[in-house]
Amino acid sequence: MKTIFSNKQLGHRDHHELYNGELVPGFETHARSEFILSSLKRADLGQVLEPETHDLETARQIHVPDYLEFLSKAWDMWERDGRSGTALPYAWPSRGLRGRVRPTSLDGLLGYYSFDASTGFVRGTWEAVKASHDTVLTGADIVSAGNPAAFALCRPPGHHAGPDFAGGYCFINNAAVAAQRLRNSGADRVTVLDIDYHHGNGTQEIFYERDDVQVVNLHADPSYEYPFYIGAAEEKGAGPGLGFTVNYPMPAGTEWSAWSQALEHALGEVRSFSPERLVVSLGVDTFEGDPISRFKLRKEHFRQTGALIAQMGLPTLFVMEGGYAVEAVGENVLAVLQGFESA
Ligand code: Q9C
Ligand code: ZN
Repeated sequence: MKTIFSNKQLGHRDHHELYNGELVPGFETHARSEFILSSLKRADLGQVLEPETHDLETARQIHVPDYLEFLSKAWDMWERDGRSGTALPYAWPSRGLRGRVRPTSLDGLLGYYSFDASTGFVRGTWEAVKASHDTVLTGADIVSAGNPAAFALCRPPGHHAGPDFAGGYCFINNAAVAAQRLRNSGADRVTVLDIDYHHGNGTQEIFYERDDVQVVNLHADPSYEYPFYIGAAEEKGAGPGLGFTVNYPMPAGTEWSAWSQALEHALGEVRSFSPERLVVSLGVDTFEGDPISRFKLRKEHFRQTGALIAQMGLPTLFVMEGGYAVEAVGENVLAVLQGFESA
């Protein structure tokens, strides 16, 4: 299987996030992709390609144009203001505030276009975000060209980013961009299967009222886990999209037996939708050693996950999302991809 990756994606680095009352080095570190790359190379999984450069036309179909514009300028505005460190918001439009009025100042905009304080900008952020977007589009085109699968080694990740907001280490929703691209290339129905530990709130919101992109999420129950306010089983889509969003929230401590049952059920839902292409939002933060997560999957389970997904027999684009046990991330991702290929 081909992997797509650009070194530009490493430039989002030395950023900090708010955690336990302090600014700490971001968990979503550039070393994650380095560990993944070295595992794939050691196992000889396949070629690693540079992405093609793409314009933002597809991204504008799922994100609000002024949001994308802000992403590209946020760090420059911050620096021009004489600030250093990580550009982070400290105020958000919440219940009772008007919320829909776009402020003009940088601090106002940072909160307006985000939902948390773990998604900051540094000097290389936009270049990395744009390259991650190019990586996923190149992957989508490789799958559209008739390849059975490809791996878009995206970083920063994407599934928490919504139509007009960043959050959860995500800026552009790479998986959603890929799904839209696959639709544009002629697939009538596309599924996004999100197996990251956290609910993919951004992807869900982007496609919530659409019947052409099914969004299926396996994740930690938001009643205790980030992103907290979305991802319940009752959320099933709206309007023409009713029935095309499927959620499997699971309790803390979930092990392979329960997780794999949810996956088998989820794959049944995918089968009845009968998509022409599959996008997998691949997070391995379900790993038992993950520092910010509470599920109990191990390497052999990641292998079985890949094999189960392969049984769908669908052209599949794997898109990298989370996974923060940095030294195990490479082996766990490799296990999914090898499990898929050997099935
Ligand atoms: N500040 C993904 O896995 N914060 N994002 C958790 C530490 C946000 C995870 C608490 C977690 C986001 C792509
Ligand atoms: Zn995650």
